[in-house]
Amino acid sequence: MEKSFIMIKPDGVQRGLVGNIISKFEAKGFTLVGLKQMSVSRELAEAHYAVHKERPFFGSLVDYIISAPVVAMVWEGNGVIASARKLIGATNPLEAEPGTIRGDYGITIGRNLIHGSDAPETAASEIELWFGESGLCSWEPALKPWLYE
Ligand code: D4T
Repeated sequence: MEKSFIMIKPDGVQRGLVGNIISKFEAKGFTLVGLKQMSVSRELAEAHYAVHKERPFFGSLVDYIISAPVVAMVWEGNGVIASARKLIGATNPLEAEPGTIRGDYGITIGRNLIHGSDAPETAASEIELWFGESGLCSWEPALKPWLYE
């Protein structure tokens, strides 16, 4: 089953939006298989955003991610990677559609509330980086009427 790494960034936690954000993924029908609130080391933040290390915003991005706790999650379900990106909305919250998390709650690209994996390969490496092999709790909902026509 497909999995995506989703992280509520420090601004989402500080603003008390954790419950609202989790609700959107639950209501959509995805299954939560990993969840932890944690302080992020500089080393972990730099590893997570290593692809951006030559970009001018890298330093401030890392400083922001380590500035206060985040909520790290893994969500599971068919098509969850692409669907989560749609729920999250465009990187710049001012360009994100209303109804998306960034579209509803944000105005600044440097405080865009949430991260979601962008492809199966990055999802796998991010889940390994943040949770490791044994960090997940896989389970199957007993009642899943939303999976049927
Ligand atoms: P993440 O990776 O956080 O889910 O964001 P996106 O996938 O939507 O966008 P991204 O990788 O291009 O950017 C990563 C992260 O850097 C911040 N950022 C980005 C920034 O502060 N200034 C910028 O100009 C850009 C492009 C926001 C998200």
